[in-house]
Amino acid sequence: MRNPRSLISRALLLPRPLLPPPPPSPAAAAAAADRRIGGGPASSSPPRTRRWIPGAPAVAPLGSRTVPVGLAGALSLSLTLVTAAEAKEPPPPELVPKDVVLYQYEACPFCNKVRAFLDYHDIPYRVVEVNPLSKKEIKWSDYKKVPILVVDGEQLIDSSDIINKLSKRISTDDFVIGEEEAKWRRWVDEHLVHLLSPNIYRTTSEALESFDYIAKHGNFSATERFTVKYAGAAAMYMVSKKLKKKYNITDERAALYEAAETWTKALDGKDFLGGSKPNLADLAVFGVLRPIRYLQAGRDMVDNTHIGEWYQRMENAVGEPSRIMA
Ligand SMILES: N[C@@H](CCC(=O)N[C@@H](CS)C(=O)NCC(=O)O)C(=O)O
Repeated sequence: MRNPRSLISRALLLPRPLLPPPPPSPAAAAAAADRRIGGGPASSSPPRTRRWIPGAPAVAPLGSRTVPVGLAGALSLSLTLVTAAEAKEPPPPELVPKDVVLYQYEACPFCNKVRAFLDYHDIPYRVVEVNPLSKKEIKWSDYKKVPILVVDGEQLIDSSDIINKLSKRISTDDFVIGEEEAKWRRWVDEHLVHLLSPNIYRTTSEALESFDYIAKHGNFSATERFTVKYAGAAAMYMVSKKLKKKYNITDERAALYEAAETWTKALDGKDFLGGSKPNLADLAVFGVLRPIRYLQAGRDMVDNTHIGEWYQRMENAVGEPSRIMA
């Protein structure tokens, strides 16, 4: 048996929503279907099959609060369709990469950051779930972390760098990152991301909640799965205390709430940091928070801060995953 501690300390695996968020609203599903059958913007992308993934980030429950009836209902439904379909920013068809493969851990915040970018830009991608113990799926690469994104045969590494390179590639103008946008992206990589582990492994029950998800959704053999859940939770509970010290965190929840409020304040009353549309900083914050949103830590964060409305707008904007299901 491998040393569970080394197994677990592999950058640990932050879980995606434990409590499955609501399924896509009929409107969002219809909008997605509309795009699939060619009702949306023309695309030269290869045909793809999509499906709703339980536990995947929710498409905003647009139109799900009331059941529209009659003319008002039809009007409200079509308005909702427009909102849902227009939220994403797909690149012009000729700039969409032909073949994109993401090597990832489902619960890794850096991988979620890349996925948020791909989903928002509606770039189709395949996923290879890497086994964190053997890493046999990335044996071909010298780089031993995830995410790795292979774009038309070219290997890209490091989430922020991947996003920069892809942004440049799909951009119709000169790709320039604003100062403010760059500053907040750094804040995500240098501050926000370090608050995650201390929060999701804060107590033994939270650590178990997190590892239950990791064990179920990671690429593990049946025997690894059981050990990962219990040994992983125990090890990460301890490791998270060390991480607290390392990053000078005294109260992890307070630090998470403070970060959420700092971000909300940075929006300065706008829908997104990018204004009426998310920019790369919005996508980065959303991406790293997505794996914890429906865990206890994420639920507490939304209940105790003002970040919830922005988060909901991001769920709406990022919408359905553009992941290709085999
Ligand atoms: N700076 C990198 C960090 C990537 C990273 O640390 N990924 C973790 C997973 S969340 C990893 O692969 N750790 C090494 C391991 O699992 O052995 C990025 O932004 O992509």
